Amino acid sequence: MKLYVTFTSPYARLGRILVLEKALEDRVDVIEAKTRVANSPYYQINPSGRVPYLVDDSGAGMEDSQIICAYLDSLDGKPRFHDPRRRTDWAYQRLEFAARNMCEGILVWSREMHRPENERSPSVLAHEAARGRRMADVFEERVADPLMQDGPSMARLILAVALDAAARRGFGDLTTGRPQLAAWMHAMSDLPSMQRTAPP
Ligand SMILES: N[C@@H](CCC(=O)N[C@@H](CS)C(=O)NCC(=O)O)C(=O)O
Repeated sequence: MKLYVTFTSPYARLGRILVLEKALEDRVDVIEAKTRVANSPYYQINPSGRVPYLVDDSGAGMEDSQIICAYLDSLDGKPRFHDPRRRTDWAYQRLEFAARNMCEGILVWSREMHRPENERSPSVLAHEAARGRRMADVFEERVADPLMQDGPSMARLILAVALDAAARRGFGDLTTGRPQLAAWMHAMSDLPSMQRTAPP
């Protein structure tokens, strides 16, 4: 299989973490794609131009971290990050999707900051900065929940890559002044799969 990524994308990082966690390194080639440039050869492989993108053993391609992570987790018939009992565990699902939306907001902020200064929207930046802080306050309370404390789950991985992206991309360290979140993130950062996928 081939997993197309950029080494800075938090969504691609989720796929890379699953490759490591599921011991799939021998089966999945991780390939760097050139995104966000005109006429990238990558658009011949994935016309949407986004990462992550997985080409499976049959040659079929799929995009989006959500389906790619679920697929990689399912290959051995023992999904750990997508426990089937969680599909209708709405308390868990609420946490996972809150983390996804927090991550998306941080990335909107980051993309806006990548634009030339005269093209940036101050109102978008302020809106996303405020969203990120509100969501960090939410997770300062919620990380104590056993659903966020115990066992492997996508909710935990998504929140961890989102917080790490915020810290690395200039959004700011959202764990500062939030002791529960800081302690939680400290433990998550020790995971070998988090360390081995840290952006350059
Ligand atoms: N919902 C998608 C989002 C993927 C996404 O937006 N990836 C960004 C990198 S973080 C990307 O590929 N950007 C390149 C582009 O927009 O052309 C997922 O979860 O995989």
